[in-house]
Amino acid sequence: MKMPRLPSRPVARDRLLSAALFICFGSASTGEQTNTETPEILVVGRAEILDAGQVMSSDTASLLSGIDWAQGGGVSGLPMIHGLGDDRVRTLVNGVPMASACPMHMNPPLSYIDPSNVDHIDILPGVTPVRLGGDSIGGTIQVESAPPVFAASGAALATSGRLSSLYRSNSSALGGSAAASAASTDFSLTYQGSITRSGDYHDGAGDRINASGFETQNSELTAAYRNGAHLVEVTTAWQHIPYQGFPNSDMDMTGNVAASFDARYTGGYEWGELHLITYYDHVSHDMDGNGPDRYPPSVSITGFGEFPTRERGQDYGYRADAGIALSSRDTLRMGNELHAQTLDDHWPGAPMGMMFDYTSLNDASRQQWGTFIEWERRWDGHWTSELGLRNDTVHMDTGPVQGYDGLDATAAAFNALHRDRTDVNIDATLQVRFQPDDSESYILGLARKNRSPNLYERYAWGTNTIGTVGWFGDGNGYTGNPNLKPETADTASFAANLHNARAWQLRLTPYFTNVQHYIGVIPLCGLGCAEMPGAQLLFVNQRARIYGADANGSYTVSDSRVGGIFKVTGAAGYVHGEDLITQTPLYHMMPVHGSLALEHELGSWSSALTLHMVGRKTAVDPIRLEPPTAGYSLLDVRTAFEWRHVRLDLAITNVLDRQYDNPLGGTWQSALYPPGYDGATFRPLPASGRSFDTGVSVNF
Ligand SMILES: [Cu+2]
Repeated sequence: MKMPRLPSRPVARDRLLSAALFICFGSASTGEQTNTETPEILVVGRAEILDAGQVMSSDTASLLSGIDWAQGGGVSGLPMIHGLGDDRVRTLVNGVPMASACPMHMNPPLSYIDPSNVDHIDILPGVTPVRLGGDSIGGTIQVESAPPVFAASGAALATSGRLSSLYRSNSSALGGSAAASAASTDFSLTYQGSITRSGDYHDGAGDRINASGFETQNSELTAAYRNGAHLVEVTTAWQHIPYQGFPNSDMDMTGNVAASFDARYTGGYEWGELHLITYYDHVSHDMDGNGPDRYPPSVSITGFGEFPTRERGQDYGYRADAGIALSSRDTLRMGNELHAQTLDDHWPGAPMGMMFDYTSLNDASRQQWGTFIEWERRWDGHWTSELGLRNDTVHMDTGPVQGYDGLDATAAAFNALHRDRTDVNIDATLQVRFQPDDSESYILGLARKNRSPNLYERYAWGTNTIGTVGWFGDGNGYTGNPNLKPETADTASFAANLHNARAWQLRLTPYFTNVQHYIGVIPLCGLGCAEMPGAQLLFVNQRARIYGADANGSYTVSDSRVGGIFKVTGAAGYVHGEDLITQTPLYHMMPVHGSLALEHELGSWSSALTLHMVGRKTAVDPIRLEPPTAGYSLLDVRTAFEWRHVRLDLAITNVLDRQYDNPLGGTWQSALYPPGYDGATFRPLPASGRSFDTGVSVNF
C-alpha cells in the first residue's frame, strides 16, 4: 500500500481526511471532494464569491451565502443556521473554537478573521457529524485561511504576495490588506495583514446611523513544514479593534485586543490519518455605554462622561482525532478534545461616581471535554451511512461578585449559591446518503445534540438597570440562571441534490428540530421596571420547535466562446420557530426570502446582477419587544476584471437606494435618545443605503 500524499491544495482540513482515505484505497473518487459527493456541505470558495464579498463588507459573516446572519457591529455579525444562532452554531476558524469574551457577544469567532484572509468556508447546515459538532445544536461553520503553498522544486525559493485595497462610498470605508509568503519544497512562511477603517453608514433615506463605524487591524504569521504525508503548521495572530460601534446595542466596543497561538499537525499513515491541534488565545475587551458618537453632547445616560466595562478572557484547548481505514468500505473516526474558557468581567465604578467596581463575572471558567466515535460505511456504489456518538462533559464555575455599591442583597444571594455545574451530554447522529446515479443524491440526517449554557446564561446575576447584561441587539436586559439545564435538540433533515452535468442544479433541504430545555426567556418584571426602556428578562428552560426549508438552484442559459457563460441562480428560505411554553414566535426568525441572480463570465471578466426579496416579518417575539419589519426588495450589481496580476472589483449594493430594515438587525439603540427624546423607541435598525464599492488587488 502506498502512503497517502497530502493534496497540494487541501480543501477543508476535515475533508482532507476523507480525501486521503479515498486515495488510500484507490477509490474512483479521489482528490477534491465536490458538492456532488458531499451535498450536505455548502462551500463558499474564494473564486466564487469571496473576492467580491470582501469588497462589499468587512464582516466575515456576510460571506456566508446560503444561510442568514444577525447584524452586530461592522465586523461582528452572528451566523444563523435554520433558525439557530450565536453559540447554538459551532464556528471554527482554522479549526479553533473561540468563546465570546463579552456580555453582548460582540467578539464572536468570525470577528477574528478578516474577509481578505478567508480562503474558503464550509457550512454544514443540516445534521453535523459528531466530529465537527459538540456543545452546539445548530450546524457548523468552518472558516479556513489558505493552506500553505510549497515550492515545486528545490531549485529556488518560491515567493508570492498580494496587496489589495478597498473603498466603500456609503460609510467612507477604506481598507487594505497585504499577504506575502516564501517557501522551499518543505518549509513555508506566510504573513497576512489587514487594516480597515469605516465611518458610520447611512440608510436609504440618507440618515446617519450613529455608532456604526469601526476600525480593525489583523495580522497573522504562519510557519509550515511538510515531510511526505506529514504537515505541521504554527500560527500566531494578533488583532486590534480600536473601536467598533454597535447601533443595536446600548454599548460600543472601545477596544478588543486578541493575541493567539496555535499549532497543528496532519499526518497520513498506512492506517489512515491523524490530526492534532492545540491553541491558546488571550482577549482584552473594553466597552463604553456612553460614547460621544451615540448621544448628543447634551445627553449623558449616566450623568457622567463614561460607562465602561472591562472583560479579560482566555481560550485554550486541544483536539486529537484520527481516521482509521478499517476496510475498503469502513472508516472509523475517533477523537478527543478540550475547549476551556476563562473570563473576568469587571465594570469600573469610579467613572460612574461609585464606590466599588461592579463584578459581573469573577474568575469564571467553562471547560468542555469532548469525545467522539464515528463509523462510516460505503455499503455499495449507491449507499453510504455514517453513525456517530459523542460525549461532552461541560464544567462551569464562577467566583463571588459585588455590585457598584459593594455587596448588595442580590450579590449576597448569588454568592451564597453553590455555583459550580457539570453537565454530561450525549450526542448521537445518523446520516444515510443515497446516490442512485451521477445526477442525483439524497441525504437523510437524524440527530440528538446538546448545548450547555454559556457563562452569561448561567451567571449574569444583575437584575436591574445598569447591573445587567444585554445582548441579541434587542435593547433588553438579561439575567442568568444557574439552574439552567443544557438544551437538547432532536433534528431530522433531508437534502436532495439534483443536477444535470453543467446545465442545471437544484438542491432542496427541509428540516425539523424539536428543542427540549430550549434556553428562552420570561419577564423578570414588567416593562420599564428595570429602569430601562426595554424589559428585564430571565433565562429559563422552555421547549421550542423549528421547521423550514432551504432551496437553491442554478441554470446555465448559454455557454459560448464569444458570449461567455450566462447563468441564472436562485435561492429561497423559509423558517418557522416557536416557543411552545410561552406560545410565542422565537426571536430573530428570518421571514420568507429569496434571491435571483443573473451571472456572467467571459474569460477573466465576471459579473452578477442580484435581486433580493424579503417578506414582511410579522412573526415577532413579544417578550423581547421585537419590532415587525416591512417586506422589501433590493438590487446589487458587481463586476470584476482580472488583467495579468491585477484584479479590479466594482460593485453597487442597494442600487435603488431603498430604505429598509434588516429583519435580523435588532432595534436601533443608538437612536434611543435623540434630541427631544421622551420614551422608548423600539424601532428596527435601518439597513445601509446605496454604496459604491471598489477594490483593487495585485498578485505577484
Ligand atoms: Cu462587548
